[in-house]
Amino acid sequence: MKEQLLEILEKSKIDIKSAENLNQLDQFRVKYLGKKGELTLLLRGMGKLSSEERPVIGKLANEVRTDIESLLEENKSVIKEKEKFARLESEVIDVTMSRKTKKVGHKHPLTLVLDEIKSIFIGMGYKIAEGPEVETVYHNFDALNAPKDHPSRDFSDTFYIANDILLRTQTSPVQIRTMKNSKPPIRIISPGRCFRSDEIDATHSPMFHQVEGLVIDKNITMGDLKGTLDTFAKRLFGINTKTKFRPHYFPFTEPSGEVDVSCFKCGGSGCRMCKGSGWIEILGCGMVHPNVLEECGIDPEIYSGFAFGMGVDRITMMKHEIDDIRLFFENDMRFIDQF
Ligand code: 2NL
Repeated sequence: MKEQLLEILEKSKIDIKSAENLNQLDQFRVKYLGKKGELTLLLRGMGKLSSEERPVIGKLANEVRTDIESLLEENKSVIKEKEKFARLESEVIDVTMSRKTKKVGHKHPLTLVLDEIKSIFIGMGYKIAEGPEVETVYHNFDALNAPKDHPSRDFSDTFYIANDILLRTQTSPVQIRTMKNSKPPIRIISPGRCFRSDEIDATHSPMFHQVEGLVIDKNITMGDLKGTLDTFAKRLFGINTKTKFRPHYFPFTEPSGEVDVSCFKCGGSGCRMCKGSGWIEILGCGMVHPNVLEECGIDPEIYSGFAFGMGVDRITMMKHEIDDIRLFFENDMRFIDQF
């Protein structure tokens, strides 16, 4: 029986060492020490032993049991340690790993400047008016008092879709439609795309952006025009900006003028930006021609008004010192991301 006991001990050692998890280890505990375990069954046969043998075997059996129990206990902590380590390993978070950055988009430089222009005029009580980019010759030229032989009407300058249909060359048709469809007082700006069949170069694009403005009411004067545009220039380019009104000619306004602002780079002393003159041209304007008012059903004896137009692309180029208009439309992120 002594040999059998030692054999059980040896077998259990091998089994217990081979256990890979707590479940297996428990199975081995049952196999040796359980109610029907090998050691338990063997000890049932102790009754057959002589009275001399019994205490000796009993002592040995107890030692074997404690040995197996401590083996089980030992391996249990080894397995637990291993499992803990494996779990930690699998749950490890590399805090030094660079995160996946989501690139946040932003507005196009033209949209940023357009937003600025819009909010200045909204602040002065203007409404935004929009209209079609595909227009009639009537709304784009005739209603604007443009002579039948005006060069801008030429096929070489304007994109015609049909005899009488074209891509608008400015956003004035929006103002024409507004005057025809509503009664004064009118206070609107019309931002939008315009099209001219220009040769493409650093300062010309066949598609560009304009903001026109129109005010019609009783007693509107050149003073209102100058005050409005001076306020606009100071808000867009800075409070120290001066404005200068130079006479000009447009068929749709009389009198007409162009507005220069004191150079916002050098303050007027002369630099590369203003080509040494100290002044930068930003827009055209004038008092709405009586023929245009009449054509739109507004009595020029009762009402008067002013209008102006500016190129958003040009103003954005000046504000951000961009030297090529084509950069706006190429969508090269190296350019776009700078704003
Ligand atoms: C420029 C000049 C201008 C207007 C646009 C206008 C519209 C109507 C009646 C009268 Cl419906 N005038 N628009 C007036 C003066 C100048 O634009 O240089 N634009 C880029």
